[in-house]
Amino acid sequence: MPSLLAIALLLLTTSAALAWPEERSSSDRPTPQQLAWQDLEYGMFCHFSINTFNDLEWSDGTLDPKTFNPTEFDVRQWVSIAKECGMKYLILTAKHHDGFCTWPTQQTDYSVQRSPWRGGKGDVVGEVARACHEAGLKFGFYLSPWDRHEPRYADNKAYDEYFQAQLRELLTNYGEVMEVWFDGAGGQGHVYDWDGYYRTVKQLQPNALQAIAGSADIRWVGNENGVAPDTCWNVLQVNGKPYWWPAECDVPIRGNWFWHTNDLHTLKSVEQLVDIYHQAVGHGAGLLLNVAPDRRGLIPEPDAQRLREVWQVITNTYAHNLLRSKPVTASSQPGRGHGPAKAVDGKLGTYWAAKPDETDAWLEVSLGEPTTFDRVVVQEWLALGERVKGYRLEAWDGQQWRQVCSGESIGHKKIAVFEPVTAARLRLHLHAPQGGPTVREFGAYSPLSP
Ligand code: FUL
Repeated sequence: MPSLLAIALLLLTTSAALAWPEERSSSDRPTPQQLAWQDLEYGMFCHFSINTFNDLEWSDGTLDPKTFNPTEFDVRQWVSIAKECGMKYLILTAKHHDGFCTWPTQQTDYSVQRSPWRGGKGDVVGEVARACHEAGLKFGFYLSPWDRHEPRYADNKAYDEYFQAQLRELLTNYGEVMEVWFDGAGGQGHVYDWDGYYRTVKQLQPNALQAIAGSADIRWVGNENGVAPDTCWNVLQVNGKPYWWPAECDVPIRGNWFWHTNDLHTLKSVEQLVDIYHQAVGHGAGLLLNVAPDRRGLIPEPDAQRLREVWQVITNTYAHNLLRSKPVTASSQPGRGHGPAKAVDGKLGTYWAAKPDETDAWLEVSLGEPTTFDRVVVQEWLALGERVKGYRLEAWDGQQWRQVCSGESIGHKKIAVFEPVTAARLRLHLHAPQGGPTVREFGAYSPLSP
């Protein structure tokens, strides 16, 4: 994506944010749906449409629907790879900027209905939704507001009706939808009824979250590199009021979003992808990694293999928490069932809470003997809000406490990686101006042996 376009995207999402849906009430706490979404952490994005068959990233709405013709289409393969590789949700392109619909919409004939695939009776969205639901993967769809095929696009109001009708089809015919992804790209000058779209999403699927453009539930992180800033807050001020608005990072596994005949050499390395995971999930954001099915309608084996390798590195790295069930003390023992041991019990349903008036608290874990580690993972109990505004990690070198790392936000998850440190005691200092900090889990991990 050219950088100018990326800047335009950023501006678009920012201005969309200002047209904040009336229905969304101000709060510095997540909704239960946002909380559940943040726990998913890692999802598969699938760009699969008419562009796949024409070697294009963007097309202008004039490609012949007859070119859409996968030969071995099997979405169960996509879903089983996603599951095997740690992904918890899948977002499919229902309609990209070219306007071609991968479901048999009643609103246009520029769709799979005019393709030879399954005699024009196929439904990509339907098959993906069903496969996800059967496999226990959350399902969502990408719907481009910018539409380069539909003539009504020239008329804001007429197009809104068209777009809303498509949205209603997608939200009513395919069971539970977890995320609705509106792309902010293109269509400069067009005025969208974001408020109306948001209302439709919430009316038809109250548990669905709207992401990216016009969204008030999940925000775009602001780049397409899979990178969230090290300080990545969940609460943002919009029009002078606080809103819980967690970030999602989207990035393609290759250099492109759609499958192309000759871009295998752009497949990202394991190191790059693990790094992306750390800079997205490890900075408290969600990671939506795009994997493009090919003209067979299958995820190519090199991409699938790469996903497996990446997940193996991640699961091996975080398999053994050195702090698990170790003796732990804290600056306060509130005694409400939220004692410090809860931070290292390996259970995501429990947490340590410092006293509500404690603005600077700490948690100390004894490892028993000098142990080498090169990273820590910290999570807050977000149902109570994002209270930590700063953290500092110290290790006892036998004589004094030495600072290992520090930062600002923790949120859903902070993975801090540093040069290996050997210590028998670890102390985590937390600064929380209001409410007292909470820690859902605290872990330290040793470097992976090569
Ligand atoms: C961008 C689009 O222009 C790309 O084609 C892709 O869909 C990406 C996820 O979003 O804005």
